Amino acid sequence: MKTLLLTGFEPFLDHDFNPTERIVTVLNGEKIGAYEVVGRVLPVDYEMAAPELLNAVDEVKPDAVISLGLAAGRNKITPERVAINVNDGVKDNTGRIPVDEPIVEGGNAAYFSTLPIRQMVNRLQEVGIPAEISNTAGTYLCNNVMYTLLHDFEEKGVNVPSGFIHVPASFELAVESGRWPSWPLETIQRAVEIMIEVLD
Ligand code: PCA
Repeated sequence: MKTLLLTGFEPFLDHDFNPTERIVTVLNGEKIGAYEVVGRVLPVDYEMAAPELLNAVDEVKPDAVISLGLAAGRNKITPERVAINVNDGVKDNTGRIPVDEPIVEGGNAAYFSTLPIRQMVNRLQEVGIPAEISNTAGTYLCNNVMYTLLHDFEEKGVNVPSGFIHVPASFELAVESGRWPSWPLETIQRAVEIMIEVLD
């Protein structure tokens, strides 16, 4: 059986709950499709998130990596097409606000996801779950970890599918703030399982 590293993020900004944290915790150890899932939660911290992801990859030696993040305001499951070499965001959980910084000094401008994002979106739509490819992962932590891992794999010549998927807010967040379109957590989790089933 192959191993999938599935990462989520801790809560951040004014979101007291992060559906991706819950999903990776629940799916940790589960067997889905061809994969056994190793779930890890990353900190929302520009200094620590990517190193923790790279350490997890060293330790787990996964056959594929899917990173998940919350995109409150989106109303679809959105696999990201591309990560860019920029940190420029609102503050992380340590209070840091980078402006126009490269993630990797001298690194490529961008990397494309190496996950089967088109098949993932098609499969979700077939089962009636709204999904589309997103062409921007932003310039916050989600873009940061996606860029860093794709860069690392490219540098090392590692051929492991990897990329990032944003998910909508779940009911827990909407009950709290009322500001976001929201989905049941179970549906977001089911969507993640279906996307794992799409992997070879
Ligand atoms: N979403 C943020 C960071 C953590 C998360 O879950 C993002 O979209 O960058």
